[in-house]
Amino acid sequence: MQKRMEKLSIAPLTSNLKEEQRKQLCDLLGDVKLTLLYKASVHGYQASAFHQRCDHQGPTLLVAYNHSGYIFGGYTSVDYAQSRKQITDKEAFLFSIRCGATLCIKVNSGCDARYDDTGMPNFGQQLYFCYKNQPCVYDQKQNEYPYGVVRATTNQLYLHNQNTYNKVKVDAFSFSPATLYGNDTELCECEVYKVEEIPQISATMKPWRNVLWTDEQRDELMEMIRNHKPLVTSVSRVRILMIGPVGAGKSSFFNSINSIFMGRITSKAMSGSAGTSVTTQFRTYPVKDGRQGKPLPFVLCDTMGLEEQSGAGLDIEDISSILQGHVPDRYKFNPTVPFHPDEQKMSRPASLQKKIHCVVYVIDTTKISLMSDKLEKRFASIRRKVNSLAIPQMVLMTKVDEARPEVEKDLQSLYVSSYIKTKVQEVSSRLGVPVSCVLPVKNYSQELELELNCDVLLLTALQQMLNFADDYLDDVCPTEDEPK
Ligand SMILES: Nc1nc2c(ncn2[C@@H]2O[C@H](COP(=O)(O)OP(=O)(O)O)[C@@H](O)[C@H]2O)c(=O)[nH]1
Ligand SMILES: [Mg+2]
Repeated sequence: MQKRMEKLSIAPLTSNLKEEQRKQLCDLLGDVKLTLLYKASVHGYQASAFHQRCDHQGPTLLVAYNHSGYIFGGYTSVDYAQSRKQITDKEAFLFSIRCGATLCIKVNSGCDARYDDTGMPNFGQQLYFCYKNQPCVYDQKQNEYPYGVVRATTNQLYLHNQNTYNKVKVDAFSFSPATLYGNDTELCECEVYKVEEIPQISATMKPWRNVLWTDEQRDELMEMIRNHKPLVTSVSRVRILMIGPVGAGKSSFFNSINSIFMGRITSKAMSGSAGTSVTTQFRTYPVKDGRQGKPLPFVLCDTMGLEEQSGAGLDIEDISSILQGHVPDRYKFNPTVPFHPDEQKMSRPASLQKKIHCVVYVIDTTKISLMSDKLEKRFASIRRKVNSLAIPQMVLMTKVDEARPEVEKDLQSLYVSSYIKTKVQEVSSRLGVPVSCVLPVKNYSQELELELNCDVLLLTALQQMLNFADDYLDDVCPTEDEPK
C-alpha cells in the first residue's frame, strides 16, 4: 500500500483539460502557459495539500469538474499565501465551460476578491471549492441573504431585516449557481494551474544568433578548447593578439578566461580604467587548465593600449613587429621611438610559433558611437597591416551588460536585443570586419562567482579565435618545416 502511494505521488500529473478547453481558457487569459500544480484526486482534497502545492506560485487558475459536465472555477492574479487577509484583485474572474460555450464573470470592483486563509480556495467568500476538504463546491449566498437585497451603493449593500437596514458587503462576484455549475455541487475533480505569461520576446522576436545557454554547452566548449591541437605541429600554442583602447576590457578578457578554467574568479592581469596606459608594455598570458593543470593551447597577448593621440600608445610599426613575432614578452615600448629589432634578427623571419595567429580588436560596446575618426583611422591602418599578413581578425564587443539594462539583468536577452544587433552592425562597418566576426561578451568585472551565461559567451568567443587561428595555420601549412 505504502509503495502504491509513493508511486501515485511521483507519477506525472495529467490534466483533465482537453486541448479545446485549454484553448478556451487561454482565450480568457491571453498568451499564457498553464502548468498543473495540484490535482485533488492525486494530492487529496485537504487544504494542506492544496497550500503545499499552490502557495506563492503567482497567478493561478482553479478548474473544477462536476458530474453534470460543467468545467468551472476561477482565476486570481494574486498568490495564495495563507495571509488571513482580504485580497484585492481586479483581474480575478469566474468561468464556466459547458458544451463548448464559455462564460466569464469578471470580479465586480476587485475588492475582497478572495479571502486568503489556510482553508481551501474561495472566491469572494462566496464560492468555496473542496469545502470542508470534501469534493464539493459551496455557495455561501444560498444560506446568507434570506431577506433579500434592498439598497446597494458602490461597495456596500443594505439588507432589510426586521425593519432595520444592516450594512453588508457587496458581492465580489455576481453569478448564479445554476449557470455556473448547473447547481450540481459535487465535484469529480479539482485542479489548480500556475498561469505564466509567455514572454513577448519568444512570441514575437527570434534571436538573431542561436546560443545554447546550458551547462553541457559550457562543458563542451571547455573540452573543445582543452583538446584543441593547432593544425601545424611546430605550433604548440596559438597566439592571439588583443588590440584596443585602454579600458576596453583586454585584461578583463584574459582574467575572465583564466577564471573559467581555474573554476573561480581570478585577476592575474591588472585590470582597471586609467586614462592612458602609462607604460606600453607587450605582455603574453598563457592560461592553465586549473591550478595544477596543463597549459592550454593558446596564449593571449596584450598590447596594453591604443591611444588616440599620435605619439602615445602603439605605433603601427610596433604592431607590425608584434604580428611578425619579433617582440619579446614584457617589452616596454617607447611611445616616441618605434620598436627596432636588431637588423640580424629582422632579416630572419621569426618562427611560426612566435607569430600572431589571430588578431582580436577589443571594443567597449558603450563607446562604439563615440569612437573618434582618429581612432577609426588607426584601426584602419592596423587592419591593412593585418590583412597584408593574412592574419584572421575579429572583434570582441565587451561590456554588453553596461549597454542595455535588460542584458545586464539577463544575459540571455543579448541575441534578441535589437539594440545590441545595431551595435554589432555599427562596429562591423566602422572596423571593416564582417558581422559574423563580431562577438559580444560580458567580462567578469565585479562578480565574485562564475556565471553560466557569461562563461558560454566568453568560451564561444575564445573557440572562434582558435578556429580563426586554425584557418591561418592552414593557410601557411607549407612553411611548417621552417626553423624553430
Ligand atoms: N561591466 C563590465 N565591465 C567590464 C567589462 N570588461 C571590463 N570591464 C571593466 O572595465 C574596466 C577596464 O577593463 P580592463 O580589462 O582593465 O581594460 P583594458 O585596459 O583593455 O585592459 C575595468 O574596471 C573592468 O572591470 C565588461 O564586460 N562588463
Ligand atoms: Mg589592461
